[in-house]
Amino acid sequence: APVINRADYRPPAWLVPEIALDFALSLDATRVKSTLKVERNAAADGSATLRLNGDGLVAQEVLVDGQAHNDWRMEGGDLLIDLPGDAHEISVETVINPAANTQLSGLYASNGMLCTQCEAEGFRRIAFFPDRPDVLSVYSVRMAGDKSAFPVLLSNGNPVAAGEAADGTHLAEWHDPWPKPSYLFALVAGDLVATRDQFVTRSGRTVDLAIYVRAGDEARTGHAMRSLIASMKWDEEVYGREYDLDLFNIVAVADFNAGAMENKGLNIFNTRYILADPETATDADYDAIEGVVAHEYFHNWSGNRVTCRDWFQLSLKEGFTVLRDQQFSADMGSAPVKRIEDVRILRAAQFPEDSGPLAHPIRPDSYQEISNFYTATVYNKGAEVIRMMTVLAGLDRFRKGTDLYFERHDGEAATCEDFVKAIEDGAGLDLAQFRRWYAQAGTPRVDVSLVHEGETATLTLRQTVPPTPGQPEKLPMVIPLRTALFDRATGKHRGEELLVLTEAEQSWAFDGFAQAPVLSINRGFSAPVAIRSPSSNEDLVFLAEHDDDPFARYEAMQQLVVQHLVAAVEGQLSDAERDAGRRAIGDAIAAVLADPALDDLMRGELLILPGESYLAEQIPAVDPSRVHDEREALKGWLGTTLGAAWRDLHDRCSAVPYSLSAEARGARKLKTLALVFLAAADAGEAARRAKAQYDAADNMTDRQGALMVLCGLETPERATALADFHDRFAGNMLVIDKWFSLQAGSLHPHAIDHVKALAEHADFTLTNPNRVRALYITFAANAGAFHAADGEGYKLLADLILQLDPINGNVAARCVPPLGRWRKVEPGRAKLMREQLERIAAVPDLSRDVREQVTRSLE
Ligand code: HT7
Ligand code: ZN
Repeated sequence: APVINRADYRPPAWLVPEIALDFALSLDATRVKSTLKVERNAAADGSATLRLNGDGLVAQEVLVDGQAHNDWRMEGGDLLIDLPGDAHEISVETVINPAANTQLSGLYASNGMLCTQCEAEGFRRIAFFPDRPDVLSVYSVRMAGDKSAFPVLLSNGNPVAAGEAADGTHLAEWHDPWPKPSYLFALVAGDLVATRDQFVTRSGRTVDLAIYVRAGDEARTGHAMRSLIASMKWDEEVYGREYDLDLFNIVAVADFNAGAMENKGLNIFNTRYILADPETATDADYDAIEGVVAHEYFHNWSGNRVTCRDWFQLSLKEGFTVLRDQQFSADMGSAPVKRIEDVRILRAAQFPEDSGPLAHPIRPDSYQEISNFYTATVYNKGAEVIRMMTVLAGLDRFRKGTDLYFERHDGEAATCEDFVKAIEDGAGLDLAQFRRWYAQAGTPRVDVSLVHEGETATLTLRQTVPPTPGQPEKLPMVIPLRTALFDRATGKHRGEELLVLTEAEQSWAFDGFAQAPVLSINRGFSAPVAIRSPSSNEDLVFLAEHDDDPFARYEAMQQLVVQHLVAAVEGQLSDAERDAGRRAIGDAIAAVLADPALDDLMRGELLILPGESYLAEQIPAVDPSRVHDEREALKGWLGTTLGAAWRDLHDRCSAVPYSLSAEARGARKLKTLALVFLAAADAGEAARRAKAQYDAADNMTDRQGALMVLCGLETPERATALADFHDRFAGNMLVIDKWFSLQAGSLHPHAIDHVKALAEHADFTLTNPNRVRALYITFAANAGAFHAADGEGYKLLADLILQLDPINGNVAARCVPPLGRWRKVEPGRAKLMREQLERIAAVPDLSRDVREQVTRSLE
């Protein structure tokens, strides 16, 4: 496949100010007639040839200015027409088969309903069109179809006409007044029911809100609706952004490649991010729904009103929108807990990406298949980069920057550079060097030394940005580090400072410390970097107890455990050192358990041990089973040593009745955490407690938590509870996904055999992405099972990729990165992982998606 380079961007030769689409709907043969008003683009190098992208389309008829036209040609999937004048009307008719569209890109069928997914390049699977985000058009859509099969007919914007025919068909016409790129087009036709509400904007306009789901699911839309209304209000208050249509529709669909899609006025969601009630959704599900509903709504400004010039600018909308949804969720609940969760995701998903073969800058320089660049780097690191601008400018000045950005670029297809310039101008910042965050891949590493002499503490910071594919040499970044120095005697600091590291090495001197101070650095995770600080256990315990920055407190706990486990995995600990390390961790955990000033949600964060993937990141040529075993051994030791405290905690939290309050949610979080530690120490007792929690559960958080623990144990309660769960929720696809992922992600020694058996289960299907993710992505993240020393886990994933690729290349490609981590693991496993990648690469007809990921992973 050709490589597309950012440097080759050229403005479109032809613009399409208006498009009319006419659909004759049917599940297996939908006729699409598109009529485009095209105009030569004065701002581009004049070309007489109009290129209309197509993917698998056959033109039935081509008209130019109303006349049949035969002088057109195909190039690959694209239709090319030489045009004599500066403005023409082009009509093309095609017929597509939504039922056969298993890729779920373009127009496809899901449970008898028709729906679209056009980002990034799905529109070209529906109609011939310049399918690039810098071609903005006003859309008029007419659709007609069988009324009994498709009673609801939706598209972007406003409904303008409706009618019925005697033959049982009906039609609807929609008009979207806001010019938009083709990736924001949407159409839905199906048998759906709506829950409705309204929102009055700050200027007094009433917006009708509707969430469309399959009959029977309406009762589970309340949380999504509340989240939508809260998002609309928040965006007005915090970013000054008001909604701009009279209608906002959401449709939930069970078969969906991603989480959701921000189509103008007609968001389409994976059911997973809409449907919730206490019996079927966990607290984490509730949070995810709130965050994704907000994210898609916020795109209305950061993505739709101001869109991307080209797909290299994806982080312009995604990084900024993730930051906005993170800020929103922080405001809706506990800000410190939200920050910790966001950093945990970044470290688990983005840090490994940044240190592996698929590393790329948040604004990539080249791609073969853009779907492969919807990554944690573009999304989550992109958000961190903009968050650093808020740290440098302060929130008020940052808001001046975003106001200027929206004002300058409203209605345009903009670049990341446009965004940075607007923040620079609006917030009054100099971001010249800061721009390197957009260009350089790799997680910067900051080595810290703190030297105390006389009354002066001298802090020296050295930064290195590791080499990444195509970028062997790096320049120093701008790294804003919120920092405090604690006085050991008082347990207090004298005020936080923002140290901005811009050179490869810089020092700062702090006077007036009779004793060496304790350093708290990168507070709030102000920069997405890896800090290497040789802190003693004593200092980390001090910070875990005294730091007034909640993130820094969490970080000290993590660091305490990371230092211990890394040394243990590397075989550097004597028995005495192992004992001392464990005791330090045990004491810190006991202090957290006993601290009356902590709320339970935050207490839970402080008690969660660093994950295996984050630990493995710290160790070159790691043996993943050693990480797994050492971490489990520590859990077991903590389970035994603090056994009474875990039992008390489980009893205390089990007495708290269900509600969505922070207190009750905190209790549920701790309840299962206590079980997790107890299970590592005494399987029999944990199984009894877990079974009791399962049986008493009146909500999914407790039930899933108990089943998760049981799934990891070799105990008779395991099979009973799994069978009960399956029977109880049979037919509820989202809950059956949980049933698959609990088994695929379990600590059970035979988890790999369970995955093989589940792949043959009647409920398993390769055509539903949620089900594939529940089984295989969960399995690939389960280091204990996936990294089986004989390579069985690698083979299982490679088999899946090859089976899935012809069905859904997009989802298949998302399963490749776990195999691409081969350079990071010990040579025996590295060879086995490589062999599976080579086996995939040898298959001739791979999708462009999988081909690109496998090739990059082998380089
Ligand atoms: N902007 C949306 C991206 C998306 C997507 C990308 C590739 C393949 C399928 C997809 N569905 C949605 C989602 C978002 O970031 O809001
Ligand atoms: Zn997004």
